[in-house]
Amino acid sequence: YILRKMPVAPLLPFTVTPNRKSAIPTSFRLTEKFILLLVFSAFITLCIGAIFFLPDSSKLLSGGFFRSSPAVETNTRTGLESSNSGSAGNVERVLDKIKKDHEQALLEIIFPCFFVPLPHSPFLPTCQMMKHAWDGYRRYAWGSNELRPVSKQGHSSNLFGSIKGATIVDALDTLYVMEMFEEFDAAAEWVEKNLDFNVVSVEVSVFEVNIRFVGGLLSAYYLSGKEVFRRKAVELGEKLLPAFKTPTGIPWALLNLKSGIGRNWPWASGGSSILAEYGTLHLEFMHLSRLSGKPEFAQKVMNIRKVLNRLDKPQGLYPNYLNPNSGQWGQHHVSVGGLGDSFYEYLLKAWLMSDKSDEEGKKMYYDSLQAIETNLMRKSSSGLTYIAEWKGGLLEHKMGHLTCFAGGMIALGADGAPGDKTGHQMELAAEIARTCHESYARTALKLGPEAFRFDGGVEAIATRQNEKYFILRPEVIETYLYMWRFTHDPKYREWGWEAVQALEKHCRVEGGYSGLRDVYASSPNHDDVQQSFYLAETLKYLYLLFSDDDHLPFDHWVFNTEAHPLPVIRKDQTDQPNEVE
Ligand code: DMJ
Repeated sequence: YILRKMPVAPLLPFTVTPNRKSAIPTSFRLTEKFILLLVFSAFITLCIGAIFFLPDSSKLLSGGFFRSSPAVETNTRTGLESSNSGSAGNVERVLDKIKKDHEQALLEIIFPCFFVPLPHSPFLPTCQMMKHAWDGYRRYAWGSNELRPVSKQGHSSNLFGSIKGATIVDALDTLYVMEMFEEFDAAAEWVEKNLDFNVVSVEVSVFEVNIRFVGGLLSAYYLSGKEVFRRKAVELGEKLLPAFKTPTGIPWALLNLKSGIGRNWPWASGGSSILAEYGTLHLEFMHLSRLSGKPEFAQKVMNIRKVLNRLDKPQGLYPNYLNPNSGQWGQHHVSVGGLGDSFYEYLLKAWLMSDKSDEEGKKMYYDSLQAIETNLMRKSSSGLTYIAEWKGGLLEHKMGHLTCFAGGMIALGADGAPGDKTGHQMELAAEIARTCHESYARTALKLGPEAFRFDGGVEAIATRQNEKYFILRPEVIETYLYMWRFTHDPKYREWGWEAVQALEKHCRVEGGYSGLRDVYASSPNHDDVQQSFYLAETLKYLYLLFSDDDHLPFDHWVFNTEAHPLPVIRKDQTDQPNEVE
């Protein structure tokens, strides 16, 4: 279907470059044609044979190998609940089992990417986009956090302090999933030799380091089985623990990894911690406990839930600001975009990742979604559903690009919705996907602005200059992927394809991919930054959008908010992973 529907002409660089074309003879003699035909038939026979005789790859992709034997299940649980010293042997046995399962699964893995025999296969371009983004980074910015693809040099934001290599760690699992093993090995070697958390003496963002570095290392470990990733993830997780030393246990936003001293963003209301930051540690920390045998990680994040559940919530909503000293809300600003977004995502995913045993996470998610629907979701006059922001009871009719992830989240949770709401929630998800697609379609460059408004006579359009930029964000494509997986409505692949074309046309530069300063301008003005999440999320979601559903299926893998897949912890592996005190 896609081969028929997707226009391939504008994407010639993915298939046949003009240069390569001119190097091929324009006509062949009959004998040459015959030999070519023979070679081609042999290749096709080989491919068909491989499909029938190679072992079934879906086992790895389906995460089936994470289901452990009863002996190991008991050990996993003991590891979480017993003291550190007592659990060492159990942890070793669990790790040994995970490793053996993994080795078995590795024999069964097939992720076709560069070996796809069809030249116009729609997911081939996404692999080649990854290659271009990675090659630029490797050539011009190796070891830096990010790449400046226009000026061809490294770029670092202060979010990571002096930790280096954000793009390398963020990209590890995408490289693996796309079968770019030479690149993956180079990245793994860099991690082994250079990723060092002990030299760091400046502050980092606890949230950013957790979702990109801890999440990236955990996924790389679960996919590749390389011990170095587990070791580094646990080491970094331990470095983050001092952030929780506050009177309430609600962590600081910023932490000096060397001194262990934390503080909050100076701009945050009344010295508050941020909902989307302290609320987006849960998935990674549950896995850190599982892989280290240390219960502290799980205890810290479960305590955050306790604090939240003791508080009154205005209209059932969670304000974005919470003071870690007093345990009281700061300013009553509620958002499903920036400052709030992934808190809601992690409630749902904590439930799914616990094999649906985390009833508390489930209840918090569906209750909060109900409050969001009642208080924040609105329909524009032409019928576009959007999620507004709430400021002390007043609505700001603005929706952020970040908020567009909510279509995917609502679709993912629809199946478990209480009452009879599955169909209703799928409709909401589809409406949000449509609105976010409109925010792209209504720009000149066909990529979406950072925020768009539904007031002053406009719908799904940015009106302020400082909201017109596009920084290669993934949320809209993320929603297309979830919608595609749950509905198989071809429009989601078509919309994803539109994004591929726009990225190629306007963001691709010689050195990689760049964000844009104004998506309404007639020609691109590059911001000269290739964000690490472009490789971690945007390109991975695009690749999965054009792949079969059994590539990292959602019932076995849960994606952290940076698109790093983490396996579901089966109920029978650990009795109640979320009941750790
Ligand atoms: C990513 O780092 C994560 O998706 C985060 O949750 C929100 N922002 C960026 C991508 O836009």
